[in-house]
Amino acid sequence: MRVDVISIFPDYLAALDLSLVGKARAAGIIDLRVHDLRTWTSDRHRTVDDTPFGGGAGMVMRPDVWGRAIDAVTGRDTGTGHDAEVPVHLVVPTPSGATFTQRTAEALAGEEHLVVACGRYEGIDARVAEHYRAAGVRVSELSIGDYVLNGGEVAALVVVEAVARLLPGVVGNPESLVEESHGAAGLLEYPVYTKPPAWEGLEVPDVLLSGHHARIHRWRRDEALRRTVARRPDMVGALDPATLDAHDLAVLAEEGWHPHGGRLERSDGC
Ligand code: 6GU
Repeated sequence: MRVDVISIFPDYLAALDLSLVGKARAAGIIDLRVHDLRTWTSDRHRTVDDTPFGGGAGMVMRPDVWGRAIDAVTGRDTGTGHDAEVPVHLVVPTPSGATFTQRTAEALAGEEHLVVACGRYEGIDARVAEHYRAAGVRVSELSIGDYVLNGGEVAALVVVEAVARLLPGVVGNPESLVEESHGAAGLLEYPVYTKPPAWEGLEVPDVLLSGHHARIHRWRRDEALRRTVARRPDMVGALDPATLDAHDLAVLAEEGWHPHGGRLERSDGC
């Protein structure tokens, strides 16, 4: 997969040289290129922003600079670009975007070429997304959560890491992708333990030392259910009771959740 990240703070993306993403780059699984947006400015001051039409606080990033940058990294500028014919997916991190989730990461992991356009200030002139959509480019304006950051760089790190670890060969043992939080089960992951078996007076639950795989599996599922109830009741509400077995439903009932009309509901009505 090729990924181009464009930012006025390219050094922010240096973390992508580290850890799994760094290894995936070294292994050639991901061809990641970070660009300085100011490369495509045309004035002495290398201006990337201006005041908003209609007034208001802050500055808006200019569409002409962004247009030159995106055209250049997608080979649209000369027609001699590496991949003018490869479909590009333009990702624009913004707090006003749709929420980035594991489903989004899975969808993006199927793309051949991502371009991540990191805005700063009050954001990028809205015509940039409009123009590339009209040109047939997939454009995803994505938020990484309900809080405000100063720019899209941290979100770009989040998106690239979440996507890269789904590419074949990046995570050493693909089994570790199966049971994790936000996976197909719709549950948070169960708690995990390693050596030593006793630490600071705390013992690893006996069942995990028993070697009894069916009981371990059941215990983990129960813990995943209880944890999801405690931390993410919204995820419990999104479960399809038809996918749960009698034991699951018994655990959920203990926690006050009951099937009702094809959904799970809290008995206290909250
Ligand atoms: Cl993608 N950008 C900014 N600036 N703030 C955010 C965000 C993105 N996602 C959540 N907050």
